[in-house]
Amino acid sequence: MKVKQELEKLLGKEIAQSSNEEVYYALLNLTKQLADERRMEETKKKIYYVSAEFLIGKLLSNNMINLGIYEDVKKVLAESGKTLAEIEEIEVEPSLGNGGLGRLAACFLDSIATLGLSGAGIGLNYHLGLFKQVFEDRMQKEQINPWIKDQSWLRKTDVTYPVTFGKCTVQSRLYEIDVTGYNNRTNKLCLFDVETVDESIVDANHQFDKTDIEKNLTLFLYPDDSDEDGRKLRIYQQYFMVSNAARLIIDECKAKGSNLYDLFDYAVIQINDTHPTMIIPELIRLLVAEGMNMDAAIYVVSKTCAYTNHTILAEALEKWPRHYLAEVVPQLVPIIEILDDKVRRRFSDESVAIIDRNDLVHMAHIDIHYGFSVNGVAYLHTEILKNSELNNFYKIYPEKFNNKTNGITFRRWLLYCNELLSDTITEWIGDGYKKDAMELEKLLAFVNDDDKLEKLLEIKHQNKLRAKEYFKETQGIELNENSIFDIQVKRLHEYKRQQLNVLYVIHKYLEIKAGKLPTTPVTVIFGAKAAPAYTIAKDIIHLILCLQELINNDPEVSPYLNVVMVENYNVTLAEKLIPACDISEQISLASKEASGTGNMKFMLNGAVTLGTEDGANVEIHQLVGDDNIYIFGESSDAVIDHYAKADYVSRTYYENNPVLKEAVDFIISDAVMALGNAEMLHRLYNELLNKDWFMTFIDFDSYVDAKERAYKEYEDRKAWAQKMMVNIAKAGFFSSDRTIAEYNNDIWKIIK
Ligand code: Z16
Repeated sequence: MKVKQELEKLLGKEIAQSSNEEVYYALLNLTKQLADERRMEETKKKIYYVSAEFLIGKLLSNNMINLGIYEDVKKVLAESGKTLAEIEEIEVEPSLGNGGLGRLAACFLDSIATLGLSGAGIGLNYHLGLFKQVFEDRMQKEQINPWIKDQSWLRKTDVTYPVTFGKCTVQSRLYEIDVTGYNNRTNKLCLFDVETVDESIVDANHQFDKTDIEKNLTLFLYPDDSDEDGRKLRIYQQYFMVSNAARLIIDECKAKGSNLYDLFDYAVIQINDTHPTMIIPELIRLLVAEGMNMDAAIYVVSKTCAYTNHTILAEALEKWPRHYLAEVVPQLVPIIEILDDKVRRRFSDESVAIIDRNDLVHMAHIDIHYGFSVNGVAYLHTEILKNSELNNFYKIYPEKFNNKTNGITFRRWLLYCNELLSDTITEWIGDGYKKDAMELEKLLAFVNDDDKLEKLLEIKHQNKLRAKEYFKETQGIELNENSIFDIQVKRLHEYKRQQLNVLYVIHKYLEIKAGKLPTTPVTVIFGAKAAPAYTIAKDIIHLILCLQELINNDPEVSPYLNVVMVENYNVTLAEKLIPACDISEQISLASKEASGTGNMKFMLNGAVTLGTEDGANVEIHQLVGDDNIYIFGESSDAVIDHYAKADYVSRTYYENNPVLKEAVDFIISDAVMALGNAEMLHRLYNELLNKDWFMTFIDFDSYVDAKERAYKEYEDRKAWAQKMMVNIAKAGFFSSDRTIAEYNNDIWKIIK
C-alpha cells in the first residue's frame, strides 16, 4: 500500500500543507479502514472478556504497528517535515481504567487478536472515565477528564437493549472500538452506553446527583462509593454492563446456531474481578425467560463462566447488602437466593455461603460456586488463594483453581515505547522475538560483550534525555539525565507502600544534610493517582509534593538527590518513563500485590527490580537470579503470620530504631510543616506510628540496605549493563501472548 497516496487522498491535499490535527484524523481513518479489512469470521466458540475497565491508552501507533504501516507512516511524515510524536499529541488518552486490572484487560485484547482467537472485550463507555489529577497547593485535586471527540475510535452501532432496574428502564447503545492483532485478525471492544447521559450535571467540584441514573449511569469509572447512593450507582453500572453483555452474547450465540442448552460450546465468559459477577444470575434469568428450567440454566451458565481473582485485600472483594440489590435489581434477588440456598444445602460451612448472616451478598462466592474456573494472576497469589484466602473453596473445588501469571503486550511496551531498544535487539538477534518473546533469551549470549553492554547504557541515556525533554515541555519538570532514575509509578495505595520509598527519601536527605554525599546523583520519581475519597493516600501525595519542593530547592541537597512527582500518571506517561528507568520500585508488603504488571514492563525495558518477594516479583527473581534483582523485606509467610497473630506493633520499631525514628519525625518537622498542611501531615504521621497496617516499619532497614546496594552497584557500569541484559533476555515469559495461550489451553479452549 502506498501510504502517502492514501493519506493525501483522505486529506485532499499534501501532508505538508495539512495541520497536525488533519493528519491525525486522516491516519485515524486510514487505520480504521485497514483494521476493518482484517475482520475475520468468528469461530464457533468465542471468548468474551467482561471487565469494568479497559485501560487501552492511545491507539494510533499501537494499531499502526499491528497493521504493519508504522514504519512507512513515520517515513512519509518525516518527508513532509512532521513527526509522529507531534501527530500523536492530538489523540486524547481514553481514561477507561484505573490501574493494573484495566491495563491487563487491554494487553489481553491485543494478545487475543494477535493469537488469532475470536474474542471481544465487553465494558462501559464512561464519558469522563477516571478523573484527571492536578496538583494545587501540593495536593491532589480532581478534574473531569472528557475524552470522547466527534471523531474517535468509537463506532456507533444500532445494537440497543432496554435495561430494567427496580426504579426505571434505560435504553442502551453499543459502541465498538476495533482491536487489531499484530499481523493478525481484528476483534472488537464492545462498550455500552446510554444516550440520556448528561455531562452537564457535574458541577465544578466534581459533584453530581448520584440518584439520577438516566443522566449519570456512564459518566464515571468508579464513582465515589463513600456514601450509599454512590455504592448503589456502582451496582447500577455493573448491572447495566452485564445485562447488555448477557444479551449480546445470547444473541450472537443464537445467530451462530446455539439452542442455548449448548451455550458453553459457543461462548466462554471471563469475569474480571468481581465487578461483572451479576452476569451469572442475569444469564440464568434470561435463559429461564427463554423457557429453560432453573437447574438447566444454572448448569449451562456454570459451564460458561470463569472467574479471575486479582486481589486478596478484603475491601476489594465486593459484598453488597441484599437490600441494595433488592432496590436496584430486584429481578436478580430471587435467583441469588436460590443460588445461596443450593450452596447452603450442600455445605454447612458458613464461610462459603453466598448471602451471609449479615445479609451481605459475597460476589466472589457466586463466581466460585457457579463458574468452572478460578484463577489467580501470579504463582504466589494463586498459592495464597488456595492455601489461605480461599482455602475453604479450594477444599471443595480443587479442580477449579489454576494460576495464570499476568503478562504485557510487547508491541506497546517494547516495540512502540522503546524503539531504540527494540531496533537494537532486532539488529542483534533478528526479529523473531516479536512473535515469540522467548527468543529474547538469545541476548544472554551477549552478557560479556562489551560493545553491546555499552550500547544498552547508551540507549538508556537516550531514553532519559527523551523523558527529560518530554517532562520539561509538558510539566515544567527538570530531570537530571546523569542521575539514577529510581521510579515508582502505580496507583497510590498503602499496601504498595509509596510511604516506604518516602521514608528512604527523607533518610537520604538527612544524610546529605549531615555531609554524607552519594557518588551518583539520584532522582526518585513518583507517579500515582489516589482514589478521591482515600484520605491517607492523598496525605502521602501531599508529603511527596512537600518533599519535592523542599529537596529540589535546597542547593546543598539537589545536586545529589531530587524528588519528582509527575502529574496525572497514565499510560502515555508510563510509555515515556519506563524506558528511562534504572531502578524499578516494586515494594508492596509481601502477600498483598497479586501480581503487578509494571514490574514486567520495567524489566523488559532494562530496569533492575528493587522489590519484595511478592506477586510476579517472585517469578522475576526466579528468572533473573539473585544477582540481577534486589530483594528485601519480610516473606509473605511471615507477613501472613503477623496478621494471624496480630503481633505487629509499628511503634516498637520506631522506638528501637533511631534512624527510622528520625525519618518518621521529619514528616512533622518545621521544615516540612512550613510547606504543608499540618492536619494532613499529622494524620499520616499518626497513622504510621499507631497503625501502619501494611507494616512499613518492619521492612525499613532491609529496604535501606537494598537501595544502598543497588546505588553502589550502579557505579560499576559494566556490571550494571549485564544486569540490564539479563533482565531483558528473561522478560519473554511475561509476554501476554504466553498468558493468553495458557488461558486458551486451560480455560477457554477456543479452536482457531
Ligand atoms: C486492580 O487494578 C487490581 C486488582 C483489583 O482487585 C482491582 C484492581 Cl482495580 C490489580 C492488582 O492490584 C495487581 O497486582 C495486578 O497485577 C492487576 O490487578 C492485574 O491482575
